[in-house]
Amino acid sequence: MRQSILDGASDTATTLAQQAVAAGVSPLDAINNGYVPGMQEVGEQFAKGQMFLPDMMASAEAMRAAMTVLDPELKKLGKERPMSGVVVLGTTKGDIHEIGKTLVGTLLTASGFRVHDLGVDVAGEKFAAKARELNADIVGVSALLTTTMRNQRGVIEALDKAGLRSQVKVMVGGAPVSRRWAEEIGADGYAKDAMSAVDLAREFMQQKTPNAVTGRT
Ligand code: B1M
Repeated sequence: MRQSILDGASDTATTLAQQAVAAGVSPLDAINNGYVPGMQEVGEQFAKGQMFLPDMMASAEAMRAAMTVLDPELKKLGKERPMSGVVVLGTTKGDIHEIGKTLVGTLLTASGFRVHDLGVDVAGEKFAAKARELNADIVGVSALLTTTMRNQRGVIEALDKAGLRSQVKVMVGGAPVSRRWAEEIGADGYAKDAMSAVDLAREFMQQKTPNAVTGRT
């Protein structure tokens, strides 16, 4: 799986994901221990100039191909659970990285959250408008670039401006993001990966409605 990502081999990535599902391998294990290490290595090689943008795009495409198979398997888990809360999710303005954000959305869905994914390159006002429309409990903002992290602050400002800040919990994440950054911009929490994002979302719901998620860990 790791090699299929490094090779940008979408067909192999798809076949391996299908084989994993057929063999009863946990889709999350396949993602976290198979494909994601490949993406991490791609990032390292790109940073060292050993891999170029078209290769990185091919790797992202292979990751997407694997996720197309594994996503529905993860989401199936969510159908058996009562609704935990409403989440509006997206990647900040100027940023088109979607793989991590989508994985966060998938795991939240699998954990019973109703997730509205706004996609990538999303302005703060759009987050705020959707949060108002859906009466969202949580807004989740992903950023993968040091240059787009600051737009997470923009989302918080837009929620403030729309008068929604006190009703909505804001979660931030993405490779360059840290707990310290979350505190600095006034977010309610930071999650380092998709599993922690689910834990944090449950914690948020517990704070909002103390009995809502009890016993769901
Ligand atoms: Co880009 N890219 N990229 N890229 N890319 C990085 C992020 C980079 C670190 C690579 C590097 O140089 N080592 C670097 C950023 C450097 C920096 O800012 N410090 C970089 C760069 C420079 C760029 C471009 C500027 C390159 C260029 O054009 N010269 C460009 C920017 C485009 C833009 O956004 N405007 C660019 C483009 C691309 C592709 C389009 C080719 C592609 C994205 C395709 C796609 O998403 N459809 C891409 C990719 C694939 C990467 C790397 C290799 C992999 C990202 C990824 O998918 N990881 C990345 C290097 C790296 O991260 N190691 C890199 C796998 C994913 C599962 O992990 O996204 O971290 P991640 O998500 C995790 C956690 O971070 C967390 O949970 C996820 C799951 O566990 N998380 C959250 C994420 N969002 C969260 C939200 C939460 C909570 C947790 O709450 C809401």
